[in-house]
Amino acid sequence: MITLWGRANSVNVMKVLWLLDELALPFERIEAGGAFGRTRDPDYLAMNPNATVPTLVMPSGFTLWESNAILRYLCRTQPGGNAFYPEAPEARADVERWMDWQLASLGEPMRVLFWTFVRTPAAERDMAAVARALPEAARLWRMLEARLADRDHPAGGFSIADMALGGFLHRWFSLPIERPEMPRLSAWYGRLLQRPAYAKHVAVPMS
Ligand SMILES: N[C@@H](CCC(=O)N[C@@H](CS)C(=O)NCC(=O)O)C(=O)O
Repeated sequence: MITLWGRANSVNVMKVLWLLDELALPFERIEAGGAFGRTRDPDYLAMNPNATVPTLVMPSGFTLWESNAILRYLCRTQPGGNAFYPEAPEARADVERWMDWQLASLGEPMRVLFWTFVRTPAAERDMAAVARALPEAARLWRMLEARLADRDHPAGGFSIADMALGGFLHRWFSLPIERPEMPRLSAWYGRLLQRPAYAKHVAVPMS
């Protein structure tokens, strides 16, 4: 059976849980990361020297970390995966571009906002960091707001680009921050909320 290491409240673990559910793949999940620890134990580091979650272990023993790489790998190897990862080079590159953009651009300002409001006691919050991260996050979300003018999902059809971005989207609409009006972004969030696997694994109370 597939094994997924990682706590369920990690945005990067959520992506993989979402895809496993969409593909109806049986798997077991083992707690790791955050309060569960484990990620710096020698046996975990042997699987994932980056000491992060998620880590995927396939029945063959093949082991993979980096959540977006896991999404691509599962789509390439598991039945039904093509539906979320188009094969045509341009369509595939578009999906991968938004996945890379999540890692390279969107992740950091959203991490600052999430950690400040969800994982840091009010008295210890660095509001100067929020003042920098919030306009940057808004600038990046505005790119998607523009992108959604003529499509329902960032990369055309529903894909693993949605899965890479959807956890951050939920946080954007759930954090106690002032959000500029972005109706298309909001409509996209509404579309994702209609997917049972998103509602179950991703759009959950933040912790
Ligand atoms: N780029 C990596 C980031 C992985 C990452 O930073 N995961 C966080 C949780 S979202 C983590 O492992 N934090 C340390 C911990 O949970 O102990 C990925 O997408 O898998």
